[in-house]
Amino acid sequence: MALDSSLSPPAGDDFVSEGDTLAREVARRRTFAIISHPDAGKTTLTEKLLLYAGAIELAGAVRGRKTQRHAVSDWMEMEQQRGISISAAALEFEMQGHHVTLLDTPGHQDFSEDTYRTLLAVDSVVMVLDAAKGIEPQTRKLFDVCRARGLPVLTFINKLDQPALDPFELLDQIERVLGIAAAPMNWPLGDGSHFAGVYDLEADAVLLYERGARGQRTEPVSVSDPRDASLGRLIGERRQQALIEAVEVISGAGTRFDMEAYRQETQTPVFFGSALNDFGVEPFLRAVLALAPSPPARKSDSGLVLPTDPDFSGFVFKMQANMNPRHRDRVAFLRICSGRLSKDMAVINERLGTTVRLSRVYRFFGRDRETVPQAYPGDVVGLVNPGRLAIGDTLYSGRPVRYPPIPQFPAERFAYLRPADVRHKRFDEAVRQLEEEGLMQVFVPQSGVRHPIIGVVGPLQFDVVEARLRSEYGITCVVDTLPHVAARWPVPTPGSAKPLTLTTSGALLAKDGRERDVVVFESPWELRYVTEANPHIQFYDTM
Ligand SMILES: Nc1nc2c(ncn2[C@@H]2O[C@H](COP(=O)(O)OP(=O)(O)OP(=O)(O)O)[C@@H](O)[C@H]2O)c(=O)[nH]1
Ligand SMILES: [Mg+2]
Repeated sequence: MALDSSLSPPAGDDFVSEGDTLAREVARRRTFAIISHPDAGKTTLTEKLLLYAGAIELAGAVRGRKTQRHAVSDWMEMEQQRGISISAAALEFEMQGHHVTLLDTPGHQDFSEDTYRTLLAVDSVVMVLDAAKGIEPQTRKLFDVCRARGLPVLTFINKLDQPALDPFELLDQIERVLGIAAAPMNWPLGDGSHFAGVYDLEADAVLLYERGARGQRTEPVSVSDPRDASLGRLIGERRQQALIEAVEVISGAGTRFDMEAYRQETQTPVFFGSALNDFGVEPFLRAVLALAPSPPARKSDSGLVLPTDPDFSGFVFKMQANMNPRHRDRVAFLRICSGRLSKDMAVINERLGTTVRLSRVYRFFGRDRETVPQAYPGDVVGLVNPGRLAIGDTLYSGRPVRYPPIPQFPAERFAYLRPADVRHKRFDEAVRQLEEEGLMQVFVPQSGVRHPIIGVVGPLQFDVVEARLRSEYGITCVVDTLPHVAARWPVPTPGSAKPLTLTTSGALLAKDGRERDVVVFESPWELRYVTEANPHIQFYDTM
């Protein structure tokens, strides 16, 4: 049944059952992102979660030898070569009656715009910490974004197989640095070469870590409490004594898990484990399914939109070209917020006021895709070759709705992009597509050298632009970095007809992709000088 409001809803039982289906599908959905500082183990954890969910049969490695499988979420050539994540990847799977959408994000700050966009599309977050490092700068920044967006956070403290900070110190860092209570759900028994496993504080059971047993699943052993004599036999008396003392401290002064507090983002439940060794991942996944929220109501220009609202709505949070090397197409990733999306449905693009027919709707699994006949709130679907869709666009049917715009980060690094040969038409198209993805901003100088200037947030993005032009479009380019520091869009204040005057050679006039004027500044000094010399003009850092 189409959810177009121009059709009157079917009467009686049919309508009730449609609403019931929607409510049931919403309730079983879990949509979350994995975030952290680079290298904490997000992609490795993602891979192991997929393994437990039965979504893959063999875990790949983040940086494998040629013969090894790569992680599903690091599908881009440069991700596999460098062993880092560059672009957020969506993975969808079913587990224990739940429909899970997991987004593995890049940790590196040069790619943080992509991560921030992804955080708009999820309902909760898994924060991964490296047990040896605790809270690192990028984790802290991303956590602040989660807090601002009201996203509940579950914490996985990873790499217990290596020497780690004291678990109390780790909890203390979470509380002190992030300002959120940390409730341990399990407790590590030693670390590094002495790591023996974790004690489940809720269930009073011990999960033993068996070295060399990677991939083999051990079952937890139930005990009556930490003083149980059988526990001493399993983990040794010294470790048991340490555990007894830790549990005393936790029950005295520690934070106990509280569902309300977690959902209100005043507490994060904390789990210890080792993703690489497949240890503690299964109980963690169970906890994610049990604790993480299903899609909540979302803010829009016309108030809160309930996921169970029968009118379909959603927004585009990511664009990606060339995911499929055989087809070379463009995919718009849409987060569904309300109602049911069904194949061939006609929806409205709020920004353009045009109708879009959703004839090809895909579910993604890293680079792989399959068509889906329908999708529900919480789902992330890919629309292939979606015409004029752009990041931030709202799609709806029925009652008009607009979701908040997706902020663009001001570019901080600039470079000329020069094609090494002269296939200009293809070059222009490739540059336009990468700009559309939000990988870079493009400014065409109005005088002098006519090569496009590209603006990015962090320098690693230059490498990505260069590598993707080569591998995805077959275009060799030279990136000539520029000293410039900022781009600003000049907009005359209302009523002023005075033109913009650029008296310094360090301020370059250019046009952006939509033919709007933009000025690129060589130094903070020039930026200040030009701003002060043009008081009748407002300079915007994003448009
Ligand atoms: N010893 C040990 N190493 C681990 C563990 N988990 C991950 N690693 C290693 O840590 C490195 C980084 O892991 P990734 O999963 O790529 O980390 P990431 O957080 O996805 O990194 P970015 O996406 O680049 O931000 C890899 O070499 C992993 O093999 C673990 O439990 N123990
Ligand atoms: Mg990664």
